[in-house]
Amino acid sequence: MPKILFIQPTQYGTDKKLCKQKKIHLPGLVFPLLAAMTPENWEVEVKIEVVDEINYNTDADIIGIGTMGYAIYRGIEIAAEFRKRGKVVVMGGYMASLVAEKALEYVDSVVVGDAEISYPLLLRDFEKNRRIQRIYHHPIKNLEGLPLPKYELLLEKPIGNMLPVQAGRGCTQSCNFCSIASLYNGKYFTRPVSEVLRDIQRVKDLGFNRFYLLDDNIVSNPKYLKTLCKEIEPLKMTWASQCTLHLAKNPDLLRTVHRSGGNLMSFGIESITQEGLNKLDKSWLKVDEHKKLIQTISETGIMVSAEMMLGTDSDTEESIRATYDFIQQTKIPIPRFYILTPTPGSPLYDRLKAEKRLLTEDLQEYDGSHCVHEPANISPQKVDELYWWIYRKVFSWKSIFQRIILNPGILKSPFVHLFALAVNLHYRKYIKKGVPPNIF
Ligand code: B12
Ligand code: SF4
Repeated sequence: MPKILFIQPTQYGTDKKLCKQKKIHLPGLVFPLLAAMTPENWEVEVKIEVVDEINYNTDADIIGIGTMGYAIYRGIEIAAEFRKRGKVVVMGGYMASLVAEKALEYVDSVVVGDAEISYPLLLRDFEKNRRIQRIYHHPIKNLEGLPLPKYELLLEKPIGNMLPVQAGRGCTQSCNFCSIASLYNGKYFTRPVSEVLRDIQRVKDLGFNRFYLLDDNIVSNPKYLKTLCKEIEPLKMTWASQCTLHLAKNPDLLRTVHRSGGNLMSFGIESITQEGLNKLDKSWLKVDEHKKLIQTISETGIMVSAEMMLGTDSDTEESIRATYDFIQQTKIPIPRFYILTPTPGSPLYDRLKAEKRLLTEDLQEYDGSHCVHEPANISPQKVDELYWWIYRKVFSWKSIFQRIILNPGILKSPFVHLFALAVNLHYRKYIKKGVPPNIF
């Protein structure tokens, strides 16, 4: 029986050691989904390196490596070990897709973007004569008919209290730093509601009362989201996801999301300066609306988690210090910070490269905690320094107390606030060790 071994690599920490965890809190869907697309005559094994060890002497015929951001470098190391042992190595996922030509220097084949058409083709090619093509690039036209993911593969791992479900893929917006926009160019696909429901029901049958809707911007199609939420509501589960603050502009949709169990959303707020947002091609988000929209969402009972960026072209030392004040005033329970990183394949990367503002092209540095470009109004060293300053300040006892314990929402949804407290303590532990907390 032929065998494929899927590996999600971990990455190196600031201490140059491989990052390991006791648990995966937000497991990815890709391998359970690919496993479900694998013909019955194939054996499938999954290793998630952050919790698993890799056996380089495996009997697998193909090694399939997933790539997320700069963790592709650990993927390259793993690929080299397997190729030394004569294995066929394939890479897929966002990062390999955006730098496919580069990735091909280290692996036998790259699946660019969606694998629904490419992956079965690849296995068929291998079965014919053990030879596969260098690149498989077959974008999907719709997301209908996806098989039920083999969640069992995740249950063998130490995971948290939720499983992933996908409703849509891509995004209708085109922010110039975003990998989703770079790959999907403003396209957003949704799965039939009945098929999403089937997956959620499966998650429930497996004993989970919570799931994560993996979409990058679930308000991309408000009508679809509303229909989906109405179907989810009777299941009496809770769920988390990601979207833009525009969710708050549609009170009916906001309430529907909350009634269906949506109780934690991550929002790409990015910057507290309008010029910063404009330079990211995110001018549709208005900084003077941030506070009101956050308040509306919190008051509905949905906890706000925020993704903030440091080092945009409008940033100064003052604006970064004011970002801390913004987090305190809005009492955002789960804030995360990234240094603006120009991902290769994005318009932002092309622009900064053309303007000769990239400080290095070594992707290993592109980890979101090092400034790898020359910002317009602040030095890259200062951005690095303020990144750790803001993380330490935001995860100080004082800030945690003010944002969570004194949060007016705590009485309405005590359990989510308890969860937020656990997340904050977890992040605090990593920050104290000098490890960016947002990578696990
Ligand atoms: C879950 C998740 C995580 C989990 C992973 C847990 C785990 N180890 O299992 C956690 C939270 C730990 C995480 C961490 C990170 N992540 Co992450 N993550 C995601 C998320 C939300 C969902 C992934 C998923 O399952 N999607 C559903 C599947 C079905 O879709 P898919 O991944 O696109 O896969 C399809 C194809 O790409 C292809 N495919 C994907 N991989 C492979 C592999 C093979 C071999 C093949 C054949 C095909 C294939 O097949 C799938 C079906 O078509 C995505 C966002 C997203 N929209 O996908 C970000 C995302 C993938 N993560 C991203 C990043 C950057 C990171 C980090 C570097 C964090 C950071 N500092 O920003 C780390 C790196 C971790 C690591 N060591 O690899 C970026 C990647 C951007 C890029 N240019 O690569 C994304 C896109 C988020 C974003 N909007 O920027 N992540
Ligand atoms: S709204 Fe979010 S997912 Fe969509 S393009 Fe912008 S950053 Fe990417």
